[in-house]
Amino acid sequence: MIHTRLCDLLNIRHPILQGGMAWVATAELSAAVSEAGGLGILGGGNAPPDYVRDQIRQLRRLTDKPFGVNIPLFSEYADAVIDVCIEERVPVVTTGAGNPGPAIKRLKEAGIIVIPVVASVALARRLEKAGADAIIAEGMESGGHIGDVATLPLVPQVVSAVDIPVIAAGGIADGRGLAAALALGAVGVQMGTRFICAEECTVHPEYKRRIIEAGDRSTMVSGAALGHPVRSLRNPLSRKFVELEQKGASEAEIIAFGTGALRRAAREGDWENGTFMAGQSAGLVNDIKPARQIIEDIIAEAEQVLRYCVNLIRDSQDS
Ligand code: TUI
Repeated sequence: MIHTRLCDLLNIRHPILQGGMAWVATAELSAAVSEAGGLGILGGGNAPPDYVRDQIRQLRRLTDKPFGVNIPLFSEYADAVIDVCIEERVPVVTTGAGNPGPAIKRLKEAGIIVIPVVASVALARRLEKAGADAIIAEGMESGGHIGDVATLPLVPQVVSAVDIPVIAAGGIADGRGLAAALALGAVGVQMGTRFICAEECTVHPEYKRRIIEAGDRSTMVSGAALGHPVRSLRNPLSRKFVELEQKGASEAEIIAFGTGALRRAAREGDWENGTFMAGQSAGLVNDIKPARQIIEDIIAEAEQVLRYCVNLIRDSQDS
């Protein structure tokens, strides 16, 4: 067992959160993660509020354990999804891709634990002041919408800057990553890509196969020219996207090109025309297994690594 402040804050057994991936983190996956003692987080994505409400209710039929909902703040439905989370008394809300500032008060007044995802020290500081319960510091190794600082330097800087618990995300998919995150001062980890290859994840099998095939250099970043960098598997669509950016295509053209691409990857497994969002940790993911097994293997490996590290220590008088 590895027990941290995060386990007490969220009432979970293992300090592992499952990233709330749009189109990927559905009720089946998130319920399985929560049942296994982590925190399952539904991916709100760009989905309309009624869909999110339905997912919350479906998840509750599968587990009575704590869970979360992720709200990307650029979604046109973000405010309406916040209302749904309040009405449904969701235990935890995570936010991404923006500053949740004013929404924090509303969520907290409803008794919801609020954990924003940040990619910078400045926003972490601001959100601690605004009342966030914890912070997820997400490095640019992550899949999906990303910032520009890597996990290894970002996490300890956020840990030093705030007093609330910090969760590390980006590039973590095994027990070595969890042990490293704890060494940086984090109280736990959030993993997305690893959980795409959970048995309970309902994405198209091609998505899982492509992640398992991926190596260390299999992802790339597109959309940076538009100010919305997104990391995904290197495929015909992501290459084409960057070509369009380099040619100076208009924002409208590029957005039209990308619309629906995440759904085409997750639901249809369309390698030519889909955006297979994934982090650099794709190279660490080599199998499909139940969410429970993923979590238990990571905890066991992290314990082994941490014991190994403790045994490296010698008193200075020993030779
Ligand atoms: O939110 C994410 N990752 C996401 S959201 C998403 S949905 C999507 N669908 C289609 C196209 C594009 C995206 C896919 N991946 N991660 C959390 C995250 N948040 N990473 C970085 C940030 C972030 C960046 C800037 C958070 C705050 C921020 O602040 C800006 C400000 O206003 O200060």
